[in-house]
Order: sequence, then structure tokens, then C-alpha cells
Amino acid sequence: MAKAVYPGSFDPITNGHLDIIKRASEIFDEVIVAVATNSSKEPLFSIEVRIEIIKRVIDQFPNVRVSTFNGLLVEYCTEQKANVIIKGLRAVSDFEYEFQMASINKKLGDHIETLFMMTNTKYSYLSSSLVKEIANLKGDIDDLVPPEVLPLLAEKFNL
Ligand code: COD
Repeated sequence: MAKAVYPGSFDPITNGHLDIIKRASEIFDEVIVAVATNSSKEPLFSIEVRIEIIKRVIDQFPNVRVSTFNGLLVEYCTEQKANVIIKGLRAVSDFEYEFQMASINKKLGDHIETLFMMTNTKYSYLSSSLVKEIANLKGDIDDLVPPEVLPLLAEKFNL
């Protein structure tokens, strides 16, 4: 059974993330959306809120589930018996960081392969940080995130 882990901060999940999840679910038997609990970034939403929202958003995909991990990604993949890490690539600017991560993950866990999926051109500019910045400045985020995320952003930013 081909199982893949799609790791990230998902603070919050965007339509760019969702597009990668949908495409990965069509390739793999099982996809685990893995929310990192030890990210160096200061999150807007708690882990519990991010998990709850992702659960609602992925409900449409029977072979996708959400979980959290703490520590090394390759160790989590090994525990889960998943030998593929999925990453999304938006632009050349993502490449250098992701190349470094893929190389170190290969060194730490030789049995695990990183698979890059190119962003859908519709979402090539999209990131969680940009969504938060636009929401903070009271801009329109309706087309950027799944509908389940909108009330949470509205509450945080008094939209
Ligand atoms: N289109 C396509 N892909 C996208 C888009 C978009 N619009 N937006 C984001 N993505 C992709 C990103 O490229 C990434 O692959 C994924 O979606 C998640 O994105 P984010 O921003 O939510 O998550 P990140 O980049 O903050 O996640 C970083 C990790 C948590 C994956 C990383 O820090 C990690 O692996 N940490 C665990 C510790 C570890 O093992 N470190 C490595 C060895 S030192």
C-alpha cells in the first residue's frame, strides 16, 4: 500500500494546500496531512484549531487523514510506515529550501523519498502568510482558503 505524508504548518490551510492534498489522494492509497507541532514559526491558530479545520476540509477524501507530529519528520514517516514525503513547490524561491530539506531528510532516512508536486498555477502566489496579511488588512480572502477557514479568519481579524 502506497502511503504518503504531506507535512506542514497549515496555519491556516489554504486552497494551495488543498489542491496538493486532492492530487496526492488520487495517486496514493493513503495520505496523512501531518501538522508540525514544533515549527519555529509563531502560529496564529493553535494546533487543535488547525487539526479541527483540516478534518472538516478533508472530509471529502476518504483516503486522507490528519495528524500531528513532533520531532523529526523522517522518524514520523517511519513510525507511520510511509515512505514518501509530499512537498508543494511554488516558485524557484521554494526550491533552495526544499532541496536542502529533501537532502537532509534523505540522509536521515534513506528509505524515504521526497516527492515534489508543482503548484497549480492558480495558486502559485498563495501562502498561509499572505492570507493572514491580506485578512489583517481587511482584503478579500474568499478565493484563497476553503470556506471552513473563513469564519476563523473573520473572528481573528474582526472581518
Ligand atoms: N501551492 C502548492 N504548494 C504549497 C502552496 C501552494 N500555494 N502553499 C504551500 N505549499 C506547500 C509548501 O511548499 C509545503 O510543502 C507544504 O505546502 C506546507 O506548507 P506550510 O507553509 O504550511 O508548511 P511549512 O513549509 O512551514 O512546513 C515545514 C515543515 C513542518 C514541513 C518542516 O519544518 C519540517 O519538516 N519540520 C519537522 C522537523 C524536521 O524533520 N526537520 C528536517 C530535518 S532538520
